[in-house]
Parts: sequence; structure tokens; C-alpha cells
Amino acid sequence: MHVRSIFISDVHLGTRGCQAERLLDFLKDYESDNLFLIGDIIDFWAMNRGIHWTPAQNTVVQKILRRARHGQRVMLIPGNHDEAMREYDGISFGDIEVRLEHIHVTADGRRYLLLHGDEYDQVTRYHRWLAVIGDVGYNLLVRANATLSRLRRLLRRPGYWSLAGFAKSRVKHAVSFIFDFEDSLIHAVRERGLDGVICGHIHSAALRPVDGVVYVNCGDWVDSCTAVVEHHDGHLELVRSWQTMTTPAFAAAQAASTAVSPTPARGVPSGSFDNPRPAPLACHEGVIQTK
Ligand SMILES: [Mn+2]
Repeated sequence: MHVRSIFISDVHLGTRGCQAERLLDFLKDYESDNLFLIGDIIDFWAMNRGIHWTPAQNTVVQKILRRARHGQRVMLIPGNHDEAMREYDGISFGDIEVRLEHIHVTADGRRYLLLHGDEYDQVTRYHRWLAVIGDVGYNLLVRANATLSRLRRLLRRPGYWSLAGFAKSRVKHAVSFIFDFEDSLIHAVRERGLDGVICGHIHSAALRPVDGVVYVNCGDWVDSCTAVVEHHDGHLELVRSWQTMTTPAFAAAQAASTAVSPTPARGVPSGSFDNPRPAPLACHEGVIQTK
């Protein structure tokens, strides 16, 4: 499928948790004019503790460089796990532009602020040590999830169930933390008179209108495997990798008509990726008409 733009964040290359194969499948399915990499693409934090670099992760880097070489616009917005790149704001490395943040204008003229978002996360901003401990705990959870997934495959249970996603949706503190993060970003875009924000960082994918602005989070490629795409008419869609992988016909139908309501795969708890807060406008999971 060809789309105008792809937005991905939190790939965490260099870690065991990185689901590079799923990302490669997604990139195979989606071609675009623009590719925005919204932070934590390479995880230098985790690589201080030990590098886990697979051939698939290498291929991810090669595919991205190849897209840039072939005339796609590729922009890297560094996150906190690749903050070393932040020194290079405004510089282009070959065909890849580095920006701390960027205002993207969609095909239908809406202005979205693109940034990783850790600046709006009170935990990483003021308690770096806490963020590092949280990061180690999170990695353990993700690894436990990989084991669980293998078990599910052995037992032939359909779909992909995310333990970390489930835990996040159940833990009250995590939920209020997500709310605080979203609220401060929504406040920021409203102050700046923009139509929305597209960010990452908290590994919780969302695409939701909130009082006149749109909050979009790309999710991650460690746990939920999600990306956001902008279609040629300017509408945004949240793509979940396991859905496009398992049911390509559904993905095509979903792209063709926003009126089609997806049937959640069995065993996938609703609200495990998205915020459990109800959406104020009529928009079914993942797809929103931003017009
Ligand atoms: Mn981050």
C-alpha cells in the first residue's frame, strides 16, 4: 500500500525486546513519500548494558537508509534513549534529516507537532534514576511476554496478546501517568494553535480527538507493534502490525472504508493498547477521519 507518510517510534534497536521482524513486515506492506522516525529508534541506554543486535535489526537500518536514498523524505526526531542525536538538530546525515521537533502539514492542511514526548514526561524529566529502573523492569516484562507468545503459539491460540500492554492497562498508576502525559501534550499543541500532536515515548498507541485537537501516539515496536500512517487524502490511521500480518484482507477493507468496524481478535483484551478513556467523537478503533 502506498501512503503519504509513515510515523514510527520506539523501535529500540539494539535490545532483545525489539521486534524487528514485525517492523520489516510492516515496511514491506507500506511505501510512503515521508518517513518520520519519532525517537528511541536505536536504544543507546540499553546498549550501555549490553548490545543485542540481530540480522533483522540490521535489515531495518538498511531498509530505512535505502528509502532515504531512493528519494523518500526521512526525518529522525531523537528520543531520550537516543538523546546523543539531539546535538545534531538541523543537520542532515546523508539523506536523513535530524530535528528535535517538526511541524508536519497533512494533505488536508492540518498542522501536527511531531516530537518524541519525553520532555512532557515528569518521570524521565525529574527522576532519571526512576526511569532507568522502570526501563529494566519493563524489559523483563517484555521478555516474559515473548515466552508467553511462544507458549500461545504452541497451544495454537490465535492473535497476539500483550502482557506489558495488559499490565499497563490494569495498573492504575500507569494509567494516570498516561493521562498526565497526554494532557500536557494536548495542552502544548493547543497553546501553539496546532491541530494535533504525533508523538511516542510511552509505548501506548492512540489516535484520538480531544476537544478539538488530535492526540496521536505511534506506540512502539517492542510490545504493541504499531505505526501511524497518513493516507493521500490526509486522514490518519493507526496500524497494528499483527492485524495487517494475520488478516491482509481486513487491512485492505479497513483502508478502503472507514465505516468497517474491526472485529477484535480473540484473546486480545480491548483497551490493552489504547487508553481506556472513551473517545468523545465517533471513531472506531484505529481509524479516524480527521476531516
Ligand atoms: Mn522514550
